[in-house]
Amino acid sequence: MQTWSSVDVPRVPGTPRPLRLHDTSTGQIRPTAPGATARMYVCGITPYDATHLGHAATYLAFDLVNRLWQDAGHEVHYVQNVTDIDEPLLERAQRDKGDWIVLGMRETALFREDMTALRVVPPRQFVGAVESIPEIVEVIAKLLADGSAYRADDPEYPDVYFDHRASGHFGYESNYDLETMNKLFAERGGDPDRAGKRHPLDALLWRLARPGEPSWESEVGEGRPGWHIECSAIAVNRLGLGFDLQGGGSDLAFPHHEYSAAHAEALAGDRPFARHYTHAGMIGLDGEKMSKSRGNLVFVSRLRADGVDPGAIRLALFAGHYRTDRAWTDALLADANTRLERWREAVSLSAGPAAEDTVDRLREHLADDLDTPKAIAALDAWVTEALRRDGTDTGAPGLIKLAVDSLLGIAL
Ligand code: 5CA
Ligand code: ZN
Repeated sequence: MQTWSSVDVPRVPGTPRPLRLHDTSTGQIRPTAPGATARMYVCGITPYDATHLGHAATYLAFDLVNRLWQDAGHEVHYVQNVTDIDEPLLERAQRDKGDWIVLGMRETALFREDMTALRVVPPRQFVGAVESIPEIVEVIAKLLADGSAYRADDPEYPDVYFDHRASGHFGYESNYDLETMNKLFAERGGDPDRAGKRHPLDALLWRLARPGEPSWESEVGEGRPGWHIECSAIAVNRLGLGFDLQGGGSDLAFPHHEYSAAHAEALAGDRPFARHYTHAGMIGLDGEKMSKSRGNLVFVSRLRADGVDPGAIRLALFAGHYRTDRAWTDALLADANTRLERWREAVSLSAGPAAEDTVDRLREHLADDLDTPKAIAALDAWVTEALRRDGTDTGAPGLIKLAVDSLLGIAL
């Protein structure tokens, strides 16, 4: 698929810091240790509705990862998928009496516009599930051949399922107990009660064609792919096993990332799928998780149409730590607008207090598991001093502007 417009990430003088990030599989904040090229996969949207602030917050968190790695001198090989065939897309198209392909294309186009406006550095490869069906089928065929997958005991629809124990270490990524896994599997797209499976927690790999459903001819039968295998195949085929970071919102820790990892690891006979599994907290509105199915959404495109500065959206979402579940409120946006004005005023001065220490602290806080609240506080402190007009460093306003642009992605 076509990705979106590139974003310039300027070099910032001073000493970059190696990035430490929370990893769900170990429960620890650990150093990321990429080679010359850092390899990141972040799960993309299911394009049946517009991008809301929850999605945006998640992509913005991983945009910081991308920027910090670039700051530290790494190339970043970033891959993101688009789940352009799945149940929600078909249901929405049917509800609206539309075509699921048109719906997916329209919402994906809007997503590109939103990401461009938010100055999110685009992935090198932006890959749709539909265009990946041949490679997905190839992986499913291998899983069937080595016994990690099997056909459901159902004469009418012998769909292909993954034996969740095949990798030998199922559960290491999310670390949930069985009760939690059972609950989340049922809530998040799993089918524990499907007759003919060997175990309730086995996940669908290939759904054979049902009347009226889209399907593709393949060596495993005519049908369509399950969800987790899509990301597993797309990631491994482009980044290789053991890539640096698998990212997404916390609702993907289980089942999605657990199964994506298990599918790949069952074939490789080795782990890990990714060296870090990092999850962003959920953005809520009115006390509930913002989600398409609940309908309590604030869309990025709506805010843009209302003339909201994308830099203020970034600042508002960065005011909280990326891992905490937090609420979107009008006050949050108003505060961000005020802050953005103050920052702009400060960097437009002809001089300010020396900025090297502030930039160093900005890097230090961001490199510490993306601690944006502390990074913002460090910048606020410099801005307050600058606005008192007592600084004499003529290079300082420009340096702050450059660092905010490069590291936080905000144009002042
Ligand atoms: N297509 C799959 C991933 S392969 C999917 O989950 N799509 S999605 O459109 O439902 O979500 C896209 C990303 O936004 C996921 O990383 C998801 O975890 C994240 N996300 C969804 N809702 C929220 C929310 N309220 N707050 C923060 N992140 C969210
Ligand atoms: Zn995914």
